[in-house]
Amino acid sequence: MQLYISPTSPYARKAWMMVLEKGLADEVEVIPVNPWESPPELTAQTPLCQVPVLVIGHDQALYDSRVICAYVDSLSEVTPLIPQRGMKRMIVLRMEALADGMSDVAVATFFARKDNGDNPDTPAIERQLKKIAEVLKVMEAEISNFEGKLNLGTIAYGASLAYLDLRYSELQWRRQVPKLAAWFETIAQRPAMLTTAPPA
Ligand SMILES: N[C@@H](CCC(=O)N[C@@H](CS)C(=O)NCC(=O)O)C(=O)O
Repeated sequence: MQLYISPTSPYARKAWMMVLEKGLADEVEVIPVNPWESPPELTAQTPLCQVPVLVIGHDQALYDSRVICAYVDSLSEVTPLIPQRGMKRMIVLRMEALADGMSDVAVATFFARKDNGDNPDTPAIERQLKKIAEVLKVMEAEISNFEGKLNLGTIAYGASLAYLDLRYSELQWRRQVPKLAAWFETIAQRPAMLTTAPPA
């Protein structure tokens, strides 16, 4: 299998971390691409030209990251990362949705700020930044659901929070949410987080 990633993408990082935490590193070749340049090897696999994409054999490509993560978890019973059923499953999937939602806001706002140049943040950008603050509050409030656990939800949180460090260091998100910040320090030390870190 080949996993197309971009080193800065929080979605690709989540999918790659799933591969590593499932012990499947030897079965997946990780291929970095720049999706913004529409490389033909990526457009051949997805009309969306987004990473991540997981190519399986010669005729199957999976996207987006949620589909890839579900597939990767289904590949082996070792280290189950998505509960099979019931509210436990839904809570983990909701955590993924919350983390991906924060990444959606953070990625789009990063580019909106670039377009805005040196001008002050527009009201639309400020509204999006407020959403990031609100997501962080919810993560902090729900910490008892995930502290000490490793699953798709915590992996998604790790990837999304690390993206804030990459693109929004000035936000100093840890100041607003000390319990979440302490939790993040533990996931940040996992080999899967260290291996998938974007180059400095
Ligand atoms: N919902 C998608 C989002 C993927 C996504 O937006 N990837 C970005 C990189 S962070 C991308 O490839 N963008 C290129 C483009 O939209 O042209 C997923 O979860 O995989």
